[in-house]
Amino acid sequence: MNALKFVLNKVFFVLVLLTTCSSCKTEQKPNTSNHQESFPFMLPDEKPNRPLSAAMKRLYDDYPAPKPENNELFSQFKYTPLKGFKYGNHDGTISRRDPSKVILHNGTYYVWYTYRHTPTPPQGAAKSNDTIPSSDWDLSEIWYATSTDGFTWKEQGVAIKRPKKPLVGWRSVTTTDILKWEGKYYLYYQGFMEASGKRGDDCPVAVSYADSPDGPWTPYNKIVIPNGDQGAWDQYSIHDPYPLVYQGKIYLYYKSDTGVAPHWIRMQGLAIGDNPLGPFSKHPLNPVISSGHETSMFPFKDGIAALVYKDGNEHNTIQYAKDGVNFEIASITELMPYAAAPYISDAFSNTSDGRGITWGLSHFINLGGHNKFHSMLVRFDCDLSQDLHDPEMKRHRVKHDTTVYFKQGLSTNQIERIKNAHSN
Ligand code: AAL
Repeated sequence: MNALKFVLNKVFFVLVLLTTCSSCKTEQKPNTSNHQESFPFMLPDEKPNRPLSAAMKRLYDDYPAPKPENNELFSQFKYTPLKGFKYGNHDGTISRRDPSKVILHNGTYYVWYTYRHTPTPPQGAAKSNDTIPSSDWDLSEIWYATSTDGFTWKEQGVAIKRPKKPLVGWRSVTTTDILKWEGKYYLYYQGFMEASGKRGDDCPVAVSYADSPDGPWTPYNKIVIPNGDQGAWDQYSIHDPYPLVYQGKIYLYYKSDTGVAPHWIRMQGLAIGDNPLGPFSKHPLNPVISSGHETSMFPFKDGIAALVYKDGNEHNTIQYAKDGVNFEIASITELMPYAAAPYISDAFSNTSDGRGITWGLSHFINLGGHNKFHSMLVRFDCDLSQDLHDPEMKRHRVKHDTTVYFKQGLSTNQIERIKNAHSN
């Protein structure tokens, strides 16, 4: 009897053991009849053939490369002060800003920019008069400078003076850009007919032309890019004219301030023409970029790339349009150059293989604070070029000093709000 009992106990023990193991085996693996391999440890260079989340689809479908270091349209930006420009004692009476693209002519770099030299810093529209500027770019002229290395510049003086009233630009000629077309040079610029700030920053675009980048410049004295119709997004301001030669035509990008201060929306438009003196046709899909501030584009491969900074949902992005019109985000970056004016070797060559950019000029504004407001030109360097691979420019993040974060401190209103929230 004892032997039978012993055997039965053993059999029962084995049965319990098998049941437990098999259940623990099933417990180890939930019912995953549709078992999906985990995403691989090493990020695949090519889009993997597997179900992907929206973020991972975007990583492969929307960006030129899944990693910033391999993305030709991602870059950090580095800044260098320029030599050769004087700003008085930075009292706000001398300002340089909104540089043009840089061109190379007979081994010398040229740049044009807004130059203001007034008896006082800007005083606002209400206090402005024939000598007191309303804004940093009021009562200004277009000046130019040359350089052999892009770091040290020699100021050459005025290129475009303010014309006599009532000609376009009599109040101020500002924010210029350069086009070379069939051997001649054209400077497009904002032509103010009233002090900026009276209603808004309202102006059309005018143009002057010359046989040499050293001038003399002949004003066309007509508006070439008119304001939009009443109620149109660009009815009041046509800013930052920015011509490139693309698909055999002049692609003139520009910005407009839409909406009502202080809730401005800045967006970018495009006008296309065959003749530098016009007419230009505004693209039916305008605005072609929903964000940004000054226009900064360059031919890249068979399309156009854009530096989009400062304002709007898509600020701090570098964008790309294979057709020069329908822009998509190619990368997200930071510390972007404002009023970026690159040196673009193929800006006017009607290229279908744009090489990209590695440097240019831009500006820092609001030097001297509200009472001494003025701006200065600076140089930026980057790697947005098919012909350069600078790993330092492809680092994912900019390492800011702690002072940068603490300078970005809470306002008194915010401190008050937080205190009240705690006390309630
Ligand atoms: C700049 C540009 C235009 C505006 C003002 C001067 O950044 O957008 O030129 O009119 O600000």
